Amino acid sequence: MNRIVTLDEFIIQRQKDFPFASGELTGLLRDIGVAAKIVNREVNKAGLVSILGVADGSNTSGDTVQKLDLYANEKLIDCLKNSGECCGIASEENEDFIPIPALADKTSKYVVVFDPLDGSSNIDVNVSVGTIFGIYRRKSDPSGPCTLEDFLQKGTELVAAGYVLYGTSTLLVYTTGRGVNGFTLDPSIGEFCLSHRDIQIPARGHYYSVNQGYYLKFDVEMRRYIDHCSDLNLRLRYIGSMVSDVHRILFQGGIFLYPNTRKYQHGKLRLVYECNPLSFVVEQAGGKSISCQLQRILDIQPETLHQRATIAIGSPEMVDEMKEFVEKYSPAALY
Ligand code: P6P
Repeated sequence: MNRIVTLDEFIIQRQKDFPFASGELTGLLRDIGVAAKIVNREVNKAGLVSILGVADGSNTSGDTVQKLDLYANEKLIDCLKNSGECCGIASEENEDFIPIPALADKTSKYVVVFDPLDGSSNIDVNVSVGTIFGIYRRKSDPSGPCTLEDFLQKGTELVAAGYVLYGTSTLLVYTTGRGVNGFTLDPSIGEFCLSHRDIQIPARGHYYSVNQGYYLKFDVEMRRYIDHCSDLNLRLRYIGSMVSDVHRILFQGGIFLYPNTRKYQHGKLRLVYECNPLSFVVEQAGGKSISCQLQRILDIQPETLHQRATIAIGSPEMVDEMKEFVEKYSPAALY
C-alpha cells in the first residue's frame, strides 16, 4: 500500500522545484486547503443547519446568493487574510477586489482570485458544488496596496490554479505549472491525501457537456457541432456546476461548452475566476480551452473583474474538432 502523502507534504516537496521559492506560495496553497476543509464541513451538513436557503441578496453576477456562498466566501477571505501570504483577493461574491494590509514586516507578492462556491444553485438539491481559485504574482508597487491591474492579468500569468469539488468525496485538484495532481480529503485524519498523481486528460472522450436547453439560442456553428456530438453517440452530461462538469471531462475526457446565447451574448461564465483557473488546470493536463470565438482562454486580456467569456474546454482532439466546425459553419467564415 502506497505511503500517504498529504497536501502539505506534497506542496513542500514540490517547493524544492522552485529554487527561488520563498515559501509564500506554499503557504497560500496550504491556506486554501484549510479554507476548503472548513467549507467542506459546512457543505456536508448544509441540510442540517440554517445556512441552506437563499440569502437576501444577489452577487455581482446577478445570481441569487445562497447562504453557503456567503459562508464559503467569508471563510476563504478570513483564511487568506490571516495568512499574510497575499496582498489582495477578488471574489465572485464581491463587486470590488479586497486589498489585504501587510502583516508586520511581511510584504506579500501574490493576489488570489476565486469563486467561493461555484454551482451554488445545486446546494439545496444535494448536487456537487465547488471552489475555483487562481494565484497571480502582483504587478503593482510592492510598497503599496494591490491595484486592479494585479487582478486583470491574462491567464498565462497564473502562478497556480485549481479547484475543490465537494462531491461524493472532497477533492482538491491544483497545478503550479508543472502538471496536475489531485488530493482526496480523508475525514478520519482531516488531511487532503494525494490520490490522483499527474492527471492527464484523454485525447478524446465519450462525453459532451452543454446546456441543451439553450440549443435553439446558440449560433448555427455551435448547433452544428452539438449535432455532431449527438451523431457520434456521445453521452450528454450536464450538472449545471462548472467545476463538476469540467472535473468529469478532465478525468474521463470530453468537452464542456458554454457558448454565447441571446441572454449571455458574451457567455455566462466568468473569465478571471472561473474560466482562467480551470483552463490553466486543463491545459496543464494536456487539454485545450478556447472561447467559442476561437481565442485561447488564457490569452484573453481581462478588461473588467467580472468579465464573462464563452468557453469550450476539454480533450484536445475534441476542442480542435469544435474549432473546425466554427471555422466551417460560422457566418463570418462564409464571406
Ligand atoms: P446554466 C453555476 O451557476 C454556473 O455559474 C456554472 O457553475 C455553471 O456551469 C453554469 O452557471 C450553469 O449555467 O445557464 O446552464 O444554468
